[in-house]
Amino acid sequence: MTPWWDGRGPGGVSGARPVAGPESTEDLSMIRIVGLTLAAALVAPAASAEQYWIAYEGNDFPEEVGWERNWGDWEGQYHGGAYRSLEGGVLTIDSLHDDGVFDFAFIEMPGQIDPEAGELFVMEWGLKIDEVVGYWDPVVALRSDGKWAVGLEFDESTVTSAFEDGVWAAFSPGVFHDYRLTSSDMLTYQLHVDGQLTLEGSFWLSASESYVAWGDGVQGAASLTHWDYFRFGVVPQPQALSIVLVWAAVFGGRQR
Ligand SMILES: [Ca+2]
Ligand SMILES: [Ca+2]
Repeated sequence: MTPWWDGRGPGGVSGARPVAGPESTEDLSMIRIVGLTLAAALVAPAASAEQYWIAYEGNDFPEEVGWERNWGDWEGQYHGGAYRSLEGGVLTIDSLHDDGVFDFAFIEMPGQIDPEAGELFVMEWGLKIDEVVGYWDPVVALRSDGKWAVGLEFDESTVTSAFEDGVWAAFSPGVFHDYRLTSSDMLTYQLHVDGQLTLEGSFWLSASESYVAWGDGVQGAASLTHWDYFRFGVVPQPQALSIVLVWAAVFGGRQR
């Protein structure tokens, strides 16, 4: 599988897993070059490194409301793509017809992603995964202003941290879940699923910075996914709320 969304090649973390489709080193080089070109044409929704909030609610295609779209298939970039549709505030991305398809939304904000002291980076999304053919296909990616990255890859019932060994969690398949990733230092993160602390992990050093992406990010795998919303930003550190959430997690854990 070729992970388009973060420029990792077959020798990267994903390469340690069984490969679900053909791979081409030539294609990867081309991808990196195109990725650099895209980086030059960036969007910068925030005016300065201050608190901000970017909310995609599934009412439009992402590229209509400030996101960039990167898509393609085995024929090349900007060829083919997923069948995408909007209904009831939900974006459906369907690539089941062709495992060569990748099709994801991204935003680059150089120097404007990270929180400062007393602030919290938050990235949250509502996602239902109907089907994944291959190890994983839906992805969520984050790169900090200091080139530290988190990559989350999904199959029908698990979420896996792409750059870490053995950091993954299961969720119930076939229903929407609310995912919320938070970080105060962009070196460690917490992932809540449906309000419950589910994963804690570390960012890994990446080759580039200040980037958020989500969608079908893998060539060589196919999927059918539904995205209710995708939001991210920097908010004031909610001190009192954190204590409440810790207690909620403690009591939630006891109920299981
Ligand atoms: Ca795909
Ligand atoms: Ca929605």
